[in-house]
Amino acid sequence: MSLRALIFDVDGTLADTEQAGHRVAFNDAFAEAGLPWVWDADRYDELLQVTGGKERMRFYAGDFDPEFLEREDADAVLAGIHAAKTRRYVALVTGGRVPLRPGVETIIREAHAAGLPLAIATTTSPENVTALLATTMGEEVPDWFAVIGAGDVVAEKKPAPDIYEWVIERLGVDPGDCLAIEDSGPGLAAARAAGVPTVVTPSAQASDDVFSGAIARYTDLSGLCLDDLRTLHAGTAGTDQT
Ligand code: XBP
Ligand code: MG
Repeated sequence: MSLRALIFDVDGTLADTEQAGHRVAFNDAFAEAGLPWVWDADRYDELLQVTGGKERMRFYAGDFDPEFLEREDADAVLAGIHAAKTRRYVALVTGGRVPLRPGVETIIREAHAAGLPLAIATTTSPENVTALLATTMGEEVPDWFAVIGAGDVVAEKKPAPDIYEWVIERLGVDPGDCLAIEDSGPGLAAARAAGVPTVVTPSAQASDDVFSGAIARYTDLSGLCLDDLRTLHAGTAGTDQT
């Protein structure tokens, strides 16, 4: 079957958002909330194995500040910090602090021009996705995506397949007719568990992740064109991607 949709991850794939964007925003939100939590670059790299910002904060608190989780208002406080973190992240992105990775814009523009459906499957919050696409490529670009699957629309975040399944159902195509582009081990695992052939472009934070099962691995997307992706996808015909 020919390629019927391209599904992009966001963090680490479209842009190196984690250290320059999310980590800064988390630390600012912790300080604003009066919490003594500080995530340095190395700790944050480790914490990225827990996908989802709210889930990541809860995991960290369990390890380093268990008394915080015993507070009656812990859930509400975490929700408030995460909302502040998202506002801060959007401000950083719209301020131009987070550029796209090489080659990303070319592929998206080419796919849009060719009428190939585009989609997003991400763990991060929807407003972060819109801000990144609009700031880096133009206000109209979020509307080029037929489906944006983001954040809490599913119960289980990556590496669970849920977000890919959610997106594929709305695209109305078979998983094997899509191609996913991911940067991390949990992202690849999610796409594969949903049966989607996947190309990986490891982000700096994910260089030690396990990438077995990807149909191809690139340092970044520069130099690649849509026909290259179509050819890679054609090579997966009749193979089981799960
Ligand atoms: C992205 C994430 C997200 C972001 C933070 O993973 O794990 O949690 O770090 O976003 P992926 P929120 O690229 O695999 O989707 O704070 O909005 O959750
Ligand atoms: Mg990612």
